[in-house]
Formats: sequence, C-alpha cells, structure tokens
Amino acid sequence: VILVETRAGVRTLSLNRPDKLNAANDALLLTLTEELKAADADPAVRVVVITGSGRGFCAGQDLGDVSGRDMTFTEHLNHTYNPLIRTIRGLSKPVITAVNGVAAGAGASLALSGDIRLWARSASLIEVFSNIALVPDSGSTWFLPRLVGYHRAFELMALAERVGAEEGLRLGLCERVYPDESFRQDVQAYAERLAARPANALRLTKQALNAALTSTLDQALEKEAELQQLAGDHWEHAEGVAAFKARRAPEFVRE
Ligand code: LHQ
Repeated sequence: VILVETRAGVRTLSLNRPDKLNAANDALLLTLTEELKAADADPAVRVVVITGSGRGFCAGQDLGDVSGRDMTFTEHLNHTYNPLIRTIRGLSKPVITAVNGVAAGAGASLALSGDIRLWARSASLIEVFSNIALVPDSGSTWFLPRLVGYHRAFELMALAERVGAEEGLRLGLCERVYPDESFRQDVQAYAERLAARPANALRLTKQALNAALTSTLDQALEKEAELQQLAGDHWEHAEGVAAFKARRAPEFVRE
C-alpha cells in the first residue's frame, strides 16, 4: 500500500492504491505512519516526501471499507488518522506533501499537513466531507482556517467545491505549482535542495513554529531564546559562520 524509495537523502513514500485514487484503508494509514517513524529514525534520511501513485493524491477514507467495521467513528480516527497527522506534525525532519492529483476529505487534510506543500498543475483539493454529511477531520478544521481564515474555510467545507492549483496557490494551500510532466523530478529537486539545508536548525524551526501556532508572543519569545541556544551550540552554526567569513558555501551535510 506504500511504496518506499530513498534517493540523495530524500525518502519518498507513495500512497499506492491508484485504482481508487489512493483512498485510505487502515493498512495504508497504519503503514504510512510506521514508514514516517522509520524515516525519522534513519540517519540517511533528511527530508520525507508523501505523494500518490497514479492520477490521484488521496481520495480520503475508502468508502468501500467502512461498513461493517467494529469501530466507532471516534475510535477509527483515534486509531488511524489522528496518529498519522500527529506523526507528520511532530516529525523531526521536514515533510513535503507532493500533491500529484485530487486530494479529498482526509486526503485534503493530509495534503495540508506537510511542512511544504508542492502541487502539480492538475492537483486539486476538496473538503468533500459535507457531501457525505460528515465534519472535516484529520486536522482540516485546524489547518484550513489558519491558512484562509474562518469564513473561506467554512465556505470550502460547506460547499465542497474543488480548489484547483491556481486558486490553491493564491489561497496559500500550497507553496509551489509545477507542470504535470516534470512534477516528480521537480519535487525531487526541491527536496534535495531542502536536504542540503541545516537539518538541526530546520528541526528546531519546525518545533518553534508549531509551538507558536498556539502560543502568545511572550511564550514564542521564550521558546525562541531556548531553542536558539540549541541551534547556536550545534556544529551547523559554527560551519555557517565559518563559511560566511571564508566567502564559501556552507556544507551542512556530514555523513
Ligand atoms: C473511491 C473513493 C473513495 C473508495 C474515489 N473510496 N473509492 C474518516 C473516518 C471515518 C469514516 C469516514 O471518513 C473519514 C474521512 C474522510 O475522508 S470522509 C471523505 C471520504 N472521501 C470521499 O467522500 C471522496 C469520494 N470521492 C470523490 O468524491 C471523487 O472520487 C473525487 C472527487 C475524489 C475524484 O473524482 P474523479 O476524479 O471524478 O474520480 P472518480 O470519482 O471517477 O473515482 C475514480 C475511482 O476511484 C472510482 O472507482 P471506479 O472503479 O469507478 O473507477 C471511485 O469509485 C474510486 N474512489 N474515491 N473515497
């Protein structure tokens, strides 16, 4: 259900149920979460990419796989989707969600959960939940209003309208849009560029930003002062300063 590939410090995890636009079943969600944890623990991995096989990114919950299950909705979310989203947000390495096609329902939440969101020109996002009279889950109620404000978020959720790449970029649902033809190469090149950045500093930056999203200014200032000490004590900082003084490019990757 998940294809795993590592190239030049970039671990790519591909959702692999292309016939169903990578709709999620338990096996897909639990395997993806395990693979993310494995990538976090592997020193050869500096950046993680989550993408989809075939023409879709992820169509959300596999609706053919829900009837007759012995779990409540609450139990199901706490067992599969919520640990996945927490793992992405808590990962010590940058996670790129490379949205190659449609991202719907929990698949839209997954698309929004990355630290960097790269979309193919033909990608789209649908907060599709209200089509089946459910509420947005897997973090959509948290991510989307922070990106577009309450009102646009409510409208997108209430009408379940498809947001294409151009509008997605304008609304801040993604950082970059690339042509379909070169998407996978463009994502790999972007990820390799990110992989050359100082990993410790980025880990601490992710920590600081995540904390700041729910903190006061005072708390953010305190957190920055605490984390700056950890960054400043690390060899990466010495290397950055030495490279600046020597007018050369810093080398942040040490095998
Ligand atoms: C699918 C699916 C799908 C199965 C396309 N399942 N087969 C959490 C916890 C507990 C319960 C419930 O939910 C959740 C969170 C959620 O994610 S709820 C939201 C669930 N997702 C949906 O409601 C999306 C349903 N799909 C769609 O609306 C459309 O398929 C989209 C807009 C994603 C794509 O439309 P098209 O590009 O026109 O493709 P298509 O509809 O033709 O789909 C292609 C195939 O994929 C098709 O199968 P077929 O055998 O006919 O080729 C679909 O049946 C299948 N598929 N989504 N979620």
